[in-house]
Amino acid sequence: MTSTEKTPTLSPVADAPAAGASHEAEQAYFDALITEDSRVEPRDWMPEKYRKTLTRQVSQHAHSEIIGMQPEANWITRAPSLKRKTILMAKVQDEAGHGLYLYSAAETLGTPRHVLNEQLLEGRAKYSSIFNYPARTWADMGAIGWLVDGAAICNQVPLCRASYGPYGRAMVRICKEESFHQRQGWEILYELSHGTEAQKKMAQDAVNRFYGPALQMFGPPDADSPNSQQSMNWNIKRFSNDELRQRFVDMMVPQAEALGLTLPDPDIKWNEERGHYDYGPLDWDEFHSVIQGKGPCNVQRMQRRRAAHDEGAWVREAAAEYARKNAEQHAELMGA
Ligand code: BYC
Repeated sequence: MTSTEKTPTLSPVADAPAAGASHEAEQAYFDALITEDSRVEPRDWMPEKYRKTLTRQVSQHAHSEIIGMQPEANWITRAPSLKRKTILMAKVQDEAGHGLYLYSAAETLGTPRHVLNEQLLEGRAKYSSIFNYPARTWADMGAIGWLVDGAAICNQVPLCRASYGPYGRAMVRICKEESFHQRQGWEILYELSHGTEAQKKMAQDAVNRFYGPALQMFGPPDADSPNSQQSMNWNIKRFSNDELRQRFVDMMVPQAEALGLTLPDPDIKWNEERGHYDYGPLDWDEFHSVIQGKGPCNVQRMQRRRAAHDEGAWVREAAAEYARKNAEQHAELMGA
């Protein structure tokens, strides 16, 4: 699976209806864009439910990128070498960039970024369950890169073909950067698993803690996923949660062998008939508890986000003042 998988055609399938066209004409045009696997752009009419589900998914995704900076930022000052520190800083900055592209894409659907941010700060918006687990050791930086970014790539490469143009385009760049992130995680784990006994133990412990939560990143099982079918009908999601989870397991089993580490699931077994690895049940009670705010770090993550928002007030004020002065000067010049 690569980011060069078939991309939706970029040109409209037919002439867009003229301004003031009937609702039927607009709906027919939207339906044609979806049927022809073309792209819906911000200028196009779209059903309110399509707009709503995209705003929900893209903003949750943006929040995840921003909250996801915390477990890794926690290790910047403790990275074992200057090289590791530089790489980790670059990765955390990439995540901030991903948040920015995604908030920008979400804004094109009509909800301003400050409103999306308020939803997060007030605890009304979800972000990925995975970021509510602590990063206890340096090996966790490896496990997050290898497993969490690995799961992210698996889930997000198909999103490069999402029917909504701004989201799909943002995902192309994000996926390229995620590939680098996964490699750095792999490399950390490879060095540790080929190091001393204590280092190998630390790597295995990190994989043991992050593997289950990484599988849960793909969302609830298909039978309990209220949004999947409609999102797939609209070409937002291209595969179901369980399909992507299976892809991920199939990808990780040989990679774990190459690392010399084991995945913490005794039920993993190649199934010749299915052409996939079977795997054991996941702890969905834990998943629901984490997304309801009761995970090990939910409170800490939100406290930190709110504090960072407050500490950044002067930056927002300075930027607004700079924009106001610029606009004033521009108006003066135009008037002169
Ligand atoms: N955590 O009907 P479903 C990253 C919610 S960033 C929390 O299957 P959908 C990275 C779901 O929102 C990784 N909540 O939903 C960053 C829904 O709730 P609401 C983030 C979850 O949308 C920094 C309900 O459960 N990736 O990789 O069809 C550093 C029912 O689920 C989770 C994305 O956001 C979860 N894991 O499918 C390193 C990718 N799963 O809104 C790495 C884009 C489900 O109805 N998003 N829920 O109240 C998606 O692909 C989809 O939104 C999902 C869920 C597959 C996540």
